Parts: sequence; C-alpha cells; structure tokens
Amino acid sequence: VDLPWPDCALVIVPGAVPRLLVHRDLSFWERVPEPDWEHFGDHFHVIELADVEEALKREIAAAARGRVAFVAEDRRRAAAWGFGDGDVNPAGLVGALDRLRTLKTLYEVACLAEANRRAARGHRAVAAAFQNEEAPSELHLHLLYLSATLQDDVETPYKNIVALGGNAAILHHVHYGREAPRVGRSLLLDAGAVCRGYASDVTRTYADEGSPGGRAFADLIARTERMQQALCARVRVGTPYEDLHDEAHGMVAKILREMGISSLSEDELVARNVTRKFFPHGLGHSLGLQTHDVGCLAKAPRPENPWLRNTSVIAPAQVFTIEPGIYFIDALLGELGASPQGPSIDWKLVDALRPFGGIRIEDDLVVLEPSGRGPVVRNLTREALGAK
Ligand SMILES: [Mn+2]
Repeated sequence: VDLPWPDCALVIVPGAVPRLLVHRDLSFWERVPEPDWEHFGDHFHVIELADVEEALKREIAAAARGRVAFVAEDRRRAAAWGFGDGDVNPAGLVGALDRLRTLKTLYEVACLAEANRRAARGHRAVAAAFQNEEAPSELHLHLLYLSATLQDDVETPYKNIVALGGNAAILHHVHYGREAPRVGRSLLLDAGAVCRGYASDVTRTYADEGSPGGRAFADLIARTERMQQALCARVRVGTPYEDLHDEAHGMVAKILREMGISSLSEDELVARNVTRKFFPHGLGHSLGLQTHDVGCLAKAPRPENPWLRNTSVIAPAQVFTIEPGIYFIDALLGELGASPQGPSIDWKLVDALRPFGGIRIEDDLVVLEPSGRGPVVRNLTREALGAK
C-alpha cells in the first residue's frame, strides 16, 4: 500500500477483510497528498476516522482476549495502548514478514521494472550531459537527474550519488560540488526512482578517454563492466549469494593483475586482502519497498565480508542488485601501502588512476523459476537502460 499518511493502522484478523484505519490530517499548514485509493482500496475495508487513536484502543480491547501482535516503530505508544513487550514486533512474526518480502510477486516485479525505466531516463540524460557539456558540476547533474525522472529530491528512493573525479572514491558522495574538478574526467552516478513505493537502484560510471589517464581508467571501467555481467550470468538458484561475492573478489584480483596494478598472483591478492582495499563493500542487497530491503540478511556474513547485505540462498522471485566496484580510496590505499603487500603495487599507475575516484556498475535482477533452458535472471536495469 502506497499510503503516505502518518498515523494510519492496518488491522488484520484471520479470515476477515483487512481494515485500514486512516486519519485525514486537516491541518491548514500543509496537505498530505491523496493516496491512489482506486489502486488498492478494493483490497481493504477503508475506515476514515477523526481519531485513529481511540479506534485503535477499541480494536485492541476487542482483540485482547485473543493473541495480538503490534508491528510498528513506536514502542512507547504500543505500551500506552496496553501492549506487553512481547506483543510488540514479535521476532517470529516480523521474521516471517521479512522472509515474505524477499520473494516478489508479479505485481511487485512490474513496479520494480517501471522504477528502472524511470531511472533510465535520468541516467541517459546525465550521461549525455557529462559527454556533451563543458565541465558540468555535480549539482547540475543531480538537478538534471531529478528533472529527467520527474522526481523531487525527497521522492528519490535514496539520495542520488553524483560523483565527479576523485569524489567517486567516496562511496556515498552526496555533497554535490558546484564546480567541475580540474583533473579526473570521470562520473559515477548511483541514482534510482520509485514506482508505487518500489525502488530501483542503478549505478553507472563514465570517463573521458581523451583526458590525461583517461584511457587506462576507461579500460578499467570496461573490465569492471565485463566482471559485472559475468557475475549476473553466474546467478543460480540454490547458490548462496555470498559465494557470488567471493567470486567477485577473484575477478577483481584478475583485473588488478591484468592491469598491472599488482604483481601478486590472483590467489594471493584475495588471500592477503588486497582486493578488499579496492572493493570494500558488498556485492549487493535485496531490493523492494526499501532500497536495502529486509529479509536477505538472516545470518551474518563471514568476518571478511563485513559489509555484505545479502547472505541468503538465491531463490526464484528474489530481486537483488549486483554491484561490484573498484575504487582508489586514499585511506585504504594508505593501509595497503603500509602492509607487506605494498611493494607489489604499481604506485605510479595507482596515482594516475586515483583522480578518477572509482567505478561501480549496478543492475537490478529478478531471479526466474529454473526451466532448464533460457535465462536464469531478468535484468530490469539493462531492459530499461540498454546493454551498455
Ligand atoms: Mn545498491
């Protein structure tokens, strides 16, 4: 339900049509947007109330003889309504709801596909501006993205990451520069859109090949792009997602070696944690009503993968991102330089690439029912944005 009103309640009793208690805010200071009742109203018994609080008290009193669970963020109010601590967000129920949310219905997939089409308009507009305009600033590209996707800043599923040059090494760069950087003609754009509450999460990286150091960085982008596509093709029902994350480190090692960034073997690059200095974040996460959706992190990742947000076993109807990256992050390169692996690094090459910041390529995938033949995943991002 895409219902942007505060203080509403959904009352679910087994065997009955769910009742949606809503309160229309009559403040003269602001007006909340009217929900799309036509879209979901048929599925609920919608009851408009002047005082949801009083209605809830009656509901709770009526239900008090049975088993009751209260699912919400505000524990203080739950206590005020007489819920015991054990009735508020019970782990068994919330866990089951979270698990349900990892598997998307056809309706949800349609929303996620539309969210990708909306994001694609912004990505195309920003890519064209980066290629054709004279030194566009991050702020300019951010505003262009909002305009092209018809989204206000607060409506995007997450704050756009618009990073030129060295700023692409800041994984969540959201303080947009007003001027273009003088060196490092690269752009990392991580930006999505929303359709009926469902988010897309898309990242692309571009470079000006003609700029100093640009050719090597463009080569690195092309290799990261191929790695990302290879990882998408490795998705299999029944495979733990963390295995894909581990494979990504093997692929990063191959790139570091082939580019001549390190002279160590691929196995050493992974075993001695060199790849983790260049690819410090997780390979991806579940996607849905939340950009980092719930339910796919039921168990903790292994200690060497602290930022991985998906440790589920891949299953049909899951929707998740595949977003490998390679970055030149000063703090992590400093650690690498001080480590026994430091002398294996071609620092001249690293310093030439550093002004470009880093690379991330991110698509949103739906896992399909295995058929023995045909594709295993549907790539919502590539459908919308094109192959490259
Ligand atoms: Mn993401």
